[in-house]
Amino acid sequence: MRAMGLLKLYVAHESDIKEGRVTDVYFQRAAEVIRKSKLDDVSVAMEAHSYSLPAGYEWAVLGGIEEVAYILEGKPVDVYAMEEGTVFKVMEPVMRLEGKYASFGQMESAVLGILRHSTSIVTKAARCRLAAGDRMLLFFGIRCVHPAIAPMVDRSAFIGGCDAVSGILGAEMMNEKPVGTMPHAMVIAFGDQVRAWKAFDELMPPDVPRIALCDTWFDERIEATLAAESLGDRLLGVRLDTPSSRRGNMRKIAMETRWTLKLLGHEKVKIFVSGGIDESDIKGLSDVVDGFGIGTSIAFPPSVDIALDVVEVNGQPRSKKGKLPGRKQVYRCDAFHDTVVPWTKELKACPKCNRPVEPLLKPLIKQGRIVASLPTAREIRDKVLLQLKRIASLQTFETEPTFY
Ligand code: PCP
Repeated sequence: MRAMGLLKLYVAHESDIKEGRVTDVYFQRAAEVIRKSKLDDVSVAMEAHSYSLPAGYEWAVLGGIEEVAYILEGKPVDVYAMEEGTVFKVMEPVMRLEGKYASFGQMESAVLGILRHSTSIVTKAARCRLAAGDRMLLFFGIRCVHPAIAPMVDRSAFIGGCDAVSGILGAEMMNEKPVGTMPHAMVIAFGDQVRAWKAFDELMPPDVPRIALCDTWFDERIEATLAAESLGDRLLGVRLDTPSSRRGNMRKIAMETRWTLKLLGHEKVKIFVSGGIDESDIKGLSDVVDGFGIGTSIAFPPSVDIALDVVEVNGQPRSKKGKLPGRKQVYRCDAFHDTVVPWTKELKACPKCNRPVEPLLKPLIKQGRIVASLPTAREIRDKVLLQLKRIASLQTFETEPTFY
């Protein structure tokens, strides 16, 4: 029986997930067959890994670790994992589950669903972050997803490197402040953009940034000028969300707006663009705008395909063809050279460059107890940004690990 007390939304309750009801029916049938065949005692080690990344991806950034820890907490399993926010490469184990298969096999769908969805969003946000450099990157994407998972999507976008998110609940759950500008609906309701901007300015608390939406009726540079003249020094910026039917060349629209604002003495006014922005648009606009509002391209990213495979049975290496048997560890040096070794093999220095290495898989759960300290979203984001900085500074990036 699934958890009761829900509204009529097609969403799983947390207890449905924790108790293994959000699963593929073949796992449930496998559990029954294993139990009735008296194989309950079979112990396995299962590794989660991605054997191929989306086209053009050289790395991905791990998300979902905190949620996986919560859904496995209390089960008789040991879990080792890379820390949330760790950059990983193809074929590297990012997590390992150990225990009696019968006690956790049914959790596979939920574990992978969390890892894959979050990792895909975190990775895309990180790619957008790299493309944007130090430009402001705001995530406006919860309208692209089911509201039940909006906080997860907001968190993933944030830890991937967005500066802030617009979702109120998502921000609240991360202890962050939501950010936003103003919707067209508000401007249209006033019937006059200047009245709308002024009312916003008069009524909003001082800590809310004054960013005027400047594309509702007139030309962008005319509206931007009007906004700067109406709000004076209080205007932080303008948002250009020009519809695609009128866009032509967004770079030129932004440049023209910038030129005009400067010419009229409003050089401090920042320009934000939004609406259908993806990585390539970010690259093409970064030198002419101050920030981006991004929704769909981060909320609906290419899927990072993470699979969970048995690599050991009752202490013996065993896997299906196409997957490397045996439990593994991943060691990384400062140059992002990764070496995959059998779990029991310890590595002190990088075989490629002799730099010191650190093991990436660390204990997360011991017999159902979470033993790792779970960092805040901001701490994870800081870790992601550090790695991105390092990757950007490297002359060459080794896209595949070395196998010991
Ligand atoms: C859009 C809305 C989305 C932003 C852009 C991201 O702005 O704020 O969250 O869009 P994307 O999914 O295309 O990247 P508007 O179209 O200005 O929304 P509204 O008309 O409600 O102001």
